[in-house]
Amino acid sequence: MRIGILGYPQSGKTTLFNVLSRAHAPTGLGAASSGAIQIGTVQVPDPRLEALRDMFEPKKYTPARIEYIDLAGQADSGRNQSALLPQQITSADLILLVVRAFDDPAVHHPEGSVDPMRDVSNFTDELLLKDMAVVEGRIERLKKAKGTGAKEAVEELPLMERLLEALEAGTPLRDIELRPEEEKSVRGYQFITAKPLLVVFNTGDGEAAGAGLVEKYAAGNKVLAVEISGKAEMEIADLEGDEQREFMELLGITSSGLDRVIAASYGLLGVCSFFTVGTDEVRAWTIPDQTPAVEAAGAIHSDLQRGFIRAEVVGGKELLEVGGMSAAKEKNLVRLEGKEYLVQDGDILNIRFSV
Ligand SMILES: Nc1nc2c(ncn2[C@@H]2O[C@H](COP(=O)(O)OP(=O)(O)O)[C@@H](O)[C@H]2O)c(=O)[nH]1
Ligand SMILES: [Mg+2]
Repeated sequence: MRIGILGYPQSGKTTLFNVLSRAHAPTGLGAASSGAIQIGTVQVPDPRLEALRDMFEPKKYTPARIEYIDLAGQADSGRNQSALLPQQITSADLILLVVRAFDDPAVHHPEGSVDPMRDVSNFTDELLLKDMAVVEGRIERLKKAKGTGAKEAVEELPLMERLLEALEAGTPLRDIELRPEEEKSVRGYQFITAKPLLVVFNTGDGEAAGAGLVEKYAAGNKVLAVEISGKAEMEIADLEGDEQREFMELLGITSSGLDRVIAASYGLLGVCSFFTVGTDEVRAWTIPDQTPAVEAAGAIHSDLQRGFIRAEVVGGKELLEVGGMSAAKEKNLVRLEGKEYLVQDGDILNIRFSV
């Protein structure tokens, strides 16, 4: 899974990137001119998987991974409306939009004042414009092709015109109902407004500056928003264990920004995790919600999907409660499920197959 971080300069993108990917990339104005793209890969923290690791003591431990992409310098500014986004961003599965909500006279704001609602609306408008530019270019080409009677052009032109109309009316493409074949033809363009959007309001350290922003924004928009205090989270991320807990208590934070951003991202993407366990490896697999067992098997290996016979399934929670696989079997907690079984978040799967 790949998450692209966008937002105005000095909104706290790199700070958040550091929080999310436990990196120490330079922040602030000095860092802004490098023009580089930073990619950070993090293991998704999952207490269930950690408990399973402690139970099986495997040779190999493989949590789910998320890749975060942060743009430094000019490319991160939406100001240049004709500029297209770098490929790394357009190929992301989800866009994380960082909006400055912290008051700090020491940090320059490109607009001269802190106004999160203005910034989020301006930035999302700029994203609409980026997609509009792509759609307009496509329409132009299709019109030319249509003159020559190309079948593809005849079919695609009305769809593109519909998309343009929606974008001009301020509707992001993710909010448009598309038929499955239309969706397929649209997917290839990797439109930025078609991607799930998570708005992150970067509020000050425990202060009320950001209070109510999430509610206020979410009321009028079909996107998810969370609040986090970038600077405080960066300090939290650098602490361990008890120290981290104590510091969070002090700030009145119950779950770290990292946890909240990951939970919100999984929710927006409509994905969940199942696990495979054993003394060789304890591993998390990310699949779409409502995936049938046979396709979940395919996420592990295509042979397992092709030769699928049955899935042995036990809930991770149940297994941890009884303390081991043999106890789970004794208590009949391990079920045999067929191809159609819809894998649940936290399930432990063992695929029986033959090829
Ligand atoms: N007071 C305060 N400053 C922050 C916060 N988050 C980021 N900053 C500061 O804002 C400046 C810009 O942050 P940076 O992450 O580099 O922004 P970017 O340009 O969007 O990547 C840096 O000096 C950060 O230390 C925050 O929550 N509170
Ligand atoms: Mg930056």
